[in-house]
Amino acid sequence: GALRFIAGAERADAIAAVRRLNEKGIAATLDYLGESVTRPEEAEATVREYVELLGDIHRAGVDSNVSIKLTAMGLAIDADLALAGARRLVQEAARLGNFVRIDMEDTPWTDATLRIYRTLRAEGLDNVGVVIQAYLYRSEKDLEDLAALGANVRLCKGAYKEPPDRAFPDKAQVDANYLKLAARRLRSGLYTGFATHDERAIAFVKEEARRLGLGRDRFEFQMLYGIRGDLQEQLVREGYRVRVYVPYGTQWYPYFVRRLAERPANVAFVLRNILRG
Ligand code: FMN
Repeated sequence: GALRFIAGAERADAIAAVRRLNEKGIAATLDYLGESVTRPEEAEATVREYVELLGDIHRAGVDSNVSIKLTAMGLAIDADLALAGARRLVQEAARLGNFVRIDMEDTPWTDATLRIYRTLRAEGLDNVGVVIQAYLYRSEKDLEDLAALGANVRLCKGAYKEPPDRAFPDKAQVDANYLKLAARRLRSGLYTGFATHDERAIAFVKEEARRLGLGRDRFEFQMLYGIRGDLQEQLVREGYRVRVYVPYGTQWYPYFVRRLAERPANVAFVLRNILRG
């Protein structure tokens, strides 16, 4: 069931999954599953795992960066603890010629996450990117501010349950805002990861990029491990860059629940697999 969306429990499973994707011309971003730790030792363990992961990626010679969650690095304990962990990882990634994407979590953490991103950039670290969620009203302004920094952004719709005073309550509004923000990013020419499985949004990005004369190396499509592999491979055949988000580890439950919540097809798939044993 859950394993459909997850590469395995160990770093070696994760690296093997990335290698299989790379053979199909697909890049990866690796995520060590975990969120919202409450003890500094847990935050430290997350950072240590990612340091090892960056080393393994380098030694294996696979095409993958890493995605981190600041709550897994202690953001709920102390913002400076999460900042220190993120800094260590971005520096280690820089040493190895790699890149760190800071995932965006739910709205209690939006400001703190953007602040940490800005702090790292102000310190001169630029192999780091952030995520903007199209379901939030504030995202249009956040994108504008980030464009001034030349930020590398992953644009997604948003996966958490949010109240209607912060996020568009209707899926149609979220979809429309995704296209609006995608158009802004394409016009800016700044490197963007368009993280979506929405074929309408993907078609829109392709068409806008074509209209603007933007090369296929100036942006990438991003999808989740185990979702729409057919579409991933088709985009590669069409000459687009594709990166797949590959989670591994044992703390899969919250990730799994978000995947089931966002697509009825995911629930159907898991049920079929359970029935098949
Ligand atoms: N959702 C978030 O709220 N924060 C993230 O950092 C985040 N990262 C994602 C990375 C990738 C590669 C993808 C494909 C999705 C990510 N999501 C993230 C989930 C999306 O917000 C969304 O819930 C999911 O992709 C379903 O929407 P779709 O139909 O547009 O694909």
